[in-house]
Amino acid sequence: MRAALALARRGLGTVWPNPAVGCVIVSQGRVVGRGWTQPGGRPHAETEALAMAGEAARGGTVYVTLEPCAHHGKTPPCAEALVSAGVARVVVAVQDPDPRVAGKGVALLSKAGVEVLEGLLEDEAAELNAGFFQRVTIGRPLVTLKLAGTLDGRIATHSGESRWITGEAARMAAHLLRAETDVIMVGSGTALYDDPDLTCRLGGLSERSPVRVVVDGRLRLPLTSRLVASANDIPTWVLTLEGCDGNRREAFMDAGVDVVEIPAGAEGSIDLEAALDALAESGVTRVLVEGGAHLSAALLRAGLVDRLIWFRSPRMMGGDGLAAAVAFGVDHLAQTPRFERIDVRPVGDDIMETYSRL
Ligand code: AOF
Ligand code: ZN
Repeated sequence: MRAALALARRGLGTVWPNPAVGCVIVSQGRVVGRGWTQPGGRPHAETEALAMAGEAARGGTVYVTLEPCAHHGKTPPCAEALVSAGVARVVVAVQDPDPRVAGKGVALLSKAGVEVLEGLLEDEAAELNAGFFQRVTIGRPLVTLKLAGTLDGRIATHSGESRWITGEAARMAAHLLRAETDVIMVGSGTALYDDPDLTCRLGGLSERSPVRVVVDGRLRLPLTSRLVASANDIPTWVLTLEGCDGNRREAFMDAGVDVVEIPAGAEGSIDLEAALDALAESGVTRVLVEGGAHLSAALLRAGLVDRLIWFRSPRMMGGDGLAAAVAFGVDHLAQTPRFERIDVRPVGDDIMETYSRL
């Protein structure tokens, strides 16, 4: 199952709106088939593994990270394909929350006389597809806020220098995060001041650049920015307030940018919950937020940050450095957004800490 989870991970960022699934088929002590969900979500992992195994699947054991599907999509259900292939046993990590499946895949297998075991490495499998699970259950993608800063939590000097606080290994790890997400999101301030590319620039993974989303209530993003200039090559969406300037909207669309209008929230700025709902409706399961301090604070205050990844560089900057988020207006500890640490690892000279919302 660990091998199947490693295969599943390969699909993250490319398979949305579908989950990233991995499948390993073992027969007579040997691996005879391996598969993972293909870009765009099809073929499914089981189809790939069965195709590789061929006749060798008969009598074998299948390890699959998500319950095999039971619905007729573009192809017949995976659960049926497994039965037809004559496998003896299917070991499932976690149930598929998609109402078209949700237990029906396991039921179909059991009814056909295939032995089914459920729950092996369930937590790991659920975490891997937390984005898909959230899209299906609450209609919202998984939001991961990525930040890089000093030991005292500063992300730039007061003069605006931030390149580079963390070392090369940490920056490569951050690019890998981009490869594994469906959408990378920034606020308009960051888009204006940094003029970022927001692409994945890891060797061999440049095809894995996610959709770039700018939260820009007033359409401040310059038409001359790198993001707009490359919008015909890499999908770029601007989320703006309803009733935006029609001419400006037109100019963005002509440049290949998709402009999506979102209602205003209580404070007159974009309602971030509505923005995330709109992304989920487009099939997005995973959003990586890379700043800036205004968007980060707004998401944190609204309780919309599901995972927080903090790259911590071993240096101090002092109180004149810029904080990761602008003021929350918190008076008491009881009001602070809380997280639990789920992973910590050294990356070069820095430390990568991963937190989950409590
Ligand atoms: C599997 N193996 O590798 C994946 C599954 O639109 P369709 O027909 O491709 O179906 C999408 C649904 O299939 C998705 O919502 C989820 O329930 C399941 N995804 N199932 O057996 C896979 N990716
Ligand atoms: Zn399937």
